[in-house]
Amino acid sequence: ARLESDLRQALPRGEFQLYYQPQITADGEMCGVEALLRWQHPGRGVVSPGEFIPLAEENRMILAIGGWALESACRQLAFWAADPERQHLVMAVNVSPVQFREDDFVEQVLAILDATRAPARRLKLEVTESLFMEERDDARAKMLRLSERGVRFSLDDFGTGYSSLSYLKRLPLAQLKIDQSFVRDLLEDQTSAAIVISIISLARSLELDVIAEGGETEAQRDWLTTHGCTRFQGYLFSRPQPLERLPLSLSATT
Ligand code: G
Ligand code: G
Ligand code: MN
Ligand code: NA
Repeated sequence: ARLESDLRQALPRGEFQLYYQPQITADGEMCGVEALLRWQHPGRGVVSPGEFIPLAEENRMILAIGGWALESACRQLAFWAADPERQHLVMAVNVSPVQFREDDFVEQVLAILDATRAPARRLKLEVTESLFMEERDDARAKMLRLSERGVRFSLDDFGTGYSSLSYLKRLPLAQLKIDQSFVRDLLEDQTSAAIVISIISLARSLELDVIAEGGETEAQRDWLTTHGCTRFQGYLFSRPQPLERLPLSLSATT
């Protein structure tokens, strides 16, 4: 209850911040970042989204918080778009099913793109499979409208949900994001390795991009590369960082 009342104050008090975690190509180049919320609580220090997002989804504060995160990320994206060295970078932003289910979700995203002048093609929304359990047609229609405007979608935590392969074909997805639990265990656990191999092969046959999340060691990266994975996001390359601590070639000059 205490955390909840603090959460209500957090946005007006400016306690949220975005961290950014680089996404890396097979050549070791940064191709984008995932924006990740951090709450700088006055008493507790940094509260992780794993703690406050479920609460914010329950009481629907995620609508305001998620809107803030999307707008902040798009403002940064617009800034990069004006810089020849960074205009290729893609900004991935997590979207809660609670946000996505809003009737005017599409209009909200388009309004933020307009207001910030961020390039829609460089925005990638990360959604989870839970979205497609109910209201499949509604979710699909919204995704289609946004993808017509250039926005791309990545399916986050892939492999942990209830995947029906038929919806993968019907949705305008650009990417599958291999859940970090499989990446963490792939060298020790044959089942995880087999799942990762199937996801990579599935992505290839559906002509989707695939990114492995949570790689922490060279050995994992090498294994993934050998098995055809071409995008990485994990502590091996970088932890999520505030903008000013991103690798030099990325840091904003404002
Ligand atoms: O960064 P970290 O590992 O602590 O993130 C934990 C969880 O919080 C992840 O599942 C991530 O998707 C979620 N998360 C982080 N930032 C956002 C955000 O801006 N919006 C939503 N909906 N979820 C987020
Ligand atoms: O669910 P989602 O993919 O949005 O969550 C991303 C979360 O994964 C972030 O909170 C980020 O901090 C975490 N993460 C990213 N890379 C690694 C990693 O290599 N190891 C661990 N343990 N967590 C990671
Ligand atoms: Mn994510
Ligand atoms: Na994930």
